[in-house]
Amino acid sequence: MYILPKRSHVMYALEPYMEAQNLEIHDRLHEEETERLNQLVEIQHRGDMRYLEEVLRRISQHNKAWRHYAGSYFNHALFWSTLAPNAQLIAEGELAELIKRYFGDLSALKDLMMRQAMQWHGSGWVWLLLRYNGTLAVSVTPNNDNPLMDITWVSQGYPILGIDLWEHAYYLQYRDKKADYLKAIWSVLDWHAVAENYQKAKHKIDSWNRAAI
Ligand code: MN3
Repeated sequence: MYILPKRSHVMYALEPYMEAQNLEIHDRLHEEETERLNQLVEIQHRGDMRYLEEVLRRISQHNKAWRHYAGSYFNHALFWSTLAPNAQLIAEGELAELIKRYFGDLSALKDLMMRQAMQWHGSGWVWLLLRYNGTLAVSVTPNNDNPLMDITWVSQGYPILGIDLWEHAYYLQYRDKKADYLKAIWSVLDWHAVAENYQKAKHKIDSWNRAAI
C-alpha cells in the first residue's frame, strides 16, 4: 500500500508558518488521493516508489487518473520530506556550490521560485530540479504534474524540492495572500533535506543514464 509519509513532527510543529488546521485539511485531501492511487496500482506494486517513478516517467502512456493520483502522491511525499520545525536554513556542500553556479546564491534562487510561483495562476507546483544533464533548474507545472513526467513542454529531470501551489495548501491560513504563504515556507524549509534529495536524484539519474546507453 502507498501510505501517507510519516512526518517527523506533529501537526502544530510548523506553526506559525503553517497552521495545524490547514495541514489537517491538506492531509485529508492527500489521504483520499492516496486511496485512489492504491486502487489504480496492482497489488504487487503497491507501496513501491521505484515503480511509481517508472509510471511517472512514462505518464504519457497512462490515463488522466494516473497522472493526477500518482503525481499527487509523489509530489506530496517530496514536499513533506523538506519541511521541518528546526529547518537548516542555508544550503551547504555540493548543493550550495550548484546553487551558486546556476542562480548566484540561495536568496536569488528563492526569488526566482517565488516569481515563477506568483506568475502562475491556478493549481500547480513550483520545482527545483536536477535535469538529466546535471544542471539545476526551476520550473512550474500545472495540477499534479512534475518534472519526472515525459511531457515534452515540461523541463524534465528529478525534482529535489517542490512547493504546493494549490489553494488548499494555504487558503485557510493565508486567504488570498499567496505571497505570504510562499515567504513563510522558507522558515520551515530544510535545506539539509533538499541536499539529501539532491544526492538521491543524482544517483537515480546516473543509473537511468547508464541503463539508456
Ligand atoms: Mn496539496
